[in-house]
Amino acid sequence: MALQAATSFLPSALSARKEGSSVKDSAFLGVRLAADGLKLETSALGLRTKRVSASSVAIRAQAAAVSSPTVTPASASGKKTLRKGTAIITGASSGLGLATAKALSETGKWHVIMACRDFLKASRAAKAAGMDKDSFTIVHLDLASLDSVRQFVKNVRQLETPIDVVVCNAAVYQPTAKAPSYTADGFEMSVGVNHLGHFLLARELLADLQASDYPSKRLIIVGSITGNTNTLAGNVPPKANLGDLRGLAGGLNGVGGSVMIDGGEFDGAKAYKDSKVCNMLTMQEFHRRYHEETGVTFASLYPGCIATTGLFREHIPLFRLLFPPFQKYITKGYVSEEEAGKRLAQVVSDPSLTKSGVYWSWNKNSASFENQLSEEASDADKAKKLWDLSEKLVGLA
Ligand code: NDP
Ligand code: PMR
Repeated sequence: MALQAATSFLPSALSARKEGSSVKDSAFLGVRLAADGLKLETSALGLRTKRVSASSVAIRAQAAAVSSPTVTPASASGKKTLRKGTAIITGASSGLGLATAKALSETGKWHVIMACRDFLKASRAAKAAGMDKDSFTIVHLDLASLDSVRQFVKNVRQLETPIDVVVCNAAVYQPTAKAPSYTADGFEMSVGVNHLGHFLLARELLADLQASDYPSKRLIIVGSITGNTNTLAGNVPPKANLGDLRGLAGGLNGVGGSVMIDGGEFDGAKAYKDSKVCNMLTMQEFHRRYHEETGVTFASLYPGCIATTGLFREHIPLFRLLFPPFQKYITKGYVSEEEAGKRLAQVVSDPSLTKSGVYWSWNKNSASFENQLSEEASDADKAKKLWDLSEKLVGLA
């Protein structure tokens, strides 16, 4: 179906608002679409109140034995063949994580540990994606609980398979929440899941990556353009801004402090973008501290705008309807889940993407390139401060 989008709303929408201006009216306004004669006109997309509580999914970890061989058998030509790699992917039950798991499993060279909070959903998703049942193992992980993260690490170690790649991919986005929700440990949900849960996970699994004999071990933390204020997308309000991290220093729990990293008023969309800045800063801090010592490649990426994923599940229906055609026909930033999965799979396994400390992006021809991060997302002092504060919050210091 051909869709044509009128762009009359763009000039005002494109101009970034002043810092500190209200967000709740931001929106992706007045898109006029003509779809095979059907005309849809929208005015401002109002934001709905919706409160989400911490996930209480209680599904026990599945710790089935993994069949990935750890030996390096000789091929007929006498050349050594690489053993099957094992990659952990968080949030592999949908969207980018699932597409990446599928892309890797289809190569026959990877076993994927799908680290998911909802076992049944993950299992059905893998089946629906046509993944060979021997190419993956589902292990329960709820990033909204530090206990669950620690338990996950124990469960994965019991599989007794080397861990060669870890992909921190899972995320929540709560643009319509009027009030914050909290993780089991009392952190604001978006930063708690997207950053703090992954921070603990990555710190714990670094030793496992180091112990692996795989030739190219990688820790990947998914970032985004919307956390980078050196881009147009990153200038759509509310803009990411960690400030002096006073809210994080206060515990991010709203008790005597703020639930926002910069100490400001709660804003779900900003909390998500802040969490993506944390993801990109964390990757670089890992690189500075551990790349030389461990040989692990640390990388982040913006896979493109995958406008159809579950990430937007809490946005208003009109946004979900208009966002994909807007990205497809106007910004041209759209990528399918399949294409985005192939991109992340490259960062996992492509021999040409071994450089550490890089934030990868792809151009119009789908060729990868090293992208520039915004000033804040590449601020080494902020990365160190973020690291130190995060360590305290997750109980590592
Ligand atoms: P999805 O919502 O499809 O996937 C997010 C995944 O995270 C789901 O599998 C979800 O599990 C999981 N998840 C959420 N909360 C938790 C939790 N507490 N514990 C464990 N897993 C959890 O979104 P996307 O695929 O779009 O997002 C994947 C990554 O891509 C994110 O890091 C996002 O920031 C990034 N990204 C996305 C872009 C896009 O345009 N969509 C653009 C740039 C970056 P469940 O299935 O149970 O809900
Ligand atoms: Mg954005 C080149 C322009 C571009 C790109 C690549 C994106 C990606 N966006 C762009 C532009 C614009 N967006 C413009 C001009 C507007 C104002 C009309 C706009 C609006 C907008 C909204 C309301 N865009 C959004 C939202 C969201 O709620 C999404 C978001 O911020 O999620 C955090 C989003 C996104 N735009 C993107 C991408 C990749 C997203 C979502 C995912 C993410 O960063 O993780």
